[in-house]
Amino acid sequence: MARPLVLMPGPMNRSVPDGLADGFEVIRLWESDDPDGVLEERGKDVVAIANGGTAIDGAYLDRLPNVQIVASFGVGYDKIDATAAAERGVVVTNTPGVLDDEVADTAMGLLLMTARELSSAERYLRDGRWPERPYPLTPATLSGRKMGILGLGRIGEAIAHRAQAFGISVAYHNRHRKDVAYDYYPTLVELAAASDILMVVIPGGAETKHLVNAEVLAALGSDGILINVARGTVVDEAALVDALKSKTILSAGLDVFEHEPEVHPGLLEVDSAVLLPHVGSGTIPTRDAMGRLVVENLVSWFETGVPVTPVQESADLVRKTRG
Ligand code: 8YV
Repeated sequence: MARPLVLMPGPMNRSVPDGLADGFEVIRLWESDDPDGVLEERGKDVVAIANGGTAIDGAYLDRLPNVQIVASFGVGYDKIDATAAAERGVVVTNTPGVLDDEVADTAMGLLLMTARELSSAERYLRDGRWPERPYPLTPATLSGRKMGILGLGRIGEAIAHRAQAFGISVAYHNRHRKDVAYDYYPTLVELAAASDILMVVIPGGAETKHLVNAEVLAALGSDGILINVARGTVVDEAALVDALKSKTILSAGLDVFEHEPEVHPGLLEVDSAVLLPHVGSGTIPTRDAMGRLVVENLVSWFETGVPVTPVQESADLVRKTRG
């Protein structure tokens, strides 16, 4: 029997091609000189997409009339129009659960770097300035601080556990209150006003675009620290640059950017921002685990008709498939 044909639009963690090698035929589209020609010729035979970071909308799927499933690498899937996929009967999966600890560790590391100016202090040492005088005392401390988490999902909870171990108290804002012991704030502005640290962990996409705006930053206040390990689109970057330059907030630690890998030039100008190149889940073990989950979703779909980790928008489709 012919092996299912999987389209891989761009390069992916090695665990994906390795895991698909035996049971699937894979088109490595980015290696072709004529990707449109490949899609023209083989598009109708493609039954699955294994996706890294390519934007996939309804028009993209329309070129693949027999595609059944998009298995996406990453917990965030804002680059995939999962609603358009569901309308076409296409299931979308992501990779939740396997990266929670890694991203939470990055969030806490970024918070320490930002509050205690650790990268700046290291640059100071390397620049040979220590013998002149000790590094200046930092205005911020994490002791006795309050963290407001925007988006208390799995990663948010992992961050909350870590924060509590640091002696930081935790509150949160989600659309709906959860059955947890942390204080709930019904609006983001109220959460920001009550917090010293605003930790952004909410998914990206149109619904959350620029949720962290000038008003929220003003509410966070002049001692406030913003950390974002979610998606750059959640923060209005122009407003953030203004807030940093005018000292409306103290500092920001960012792992994600609105137009990454491009970084807003205003952020590069301010010393009060710590900027990382989207390394939240970026370890070999965690990226391998994410890749294995991509493969598991494809294998399970073609063997049993049921994916392992479908996204919310695919829930109805999966229910139907289960019959
Ligand atoms: C990855 C992420 O960096 O899971 C996500 O949503 O943002 C990260 O784990 C991303 O998948 C790109 O490889």
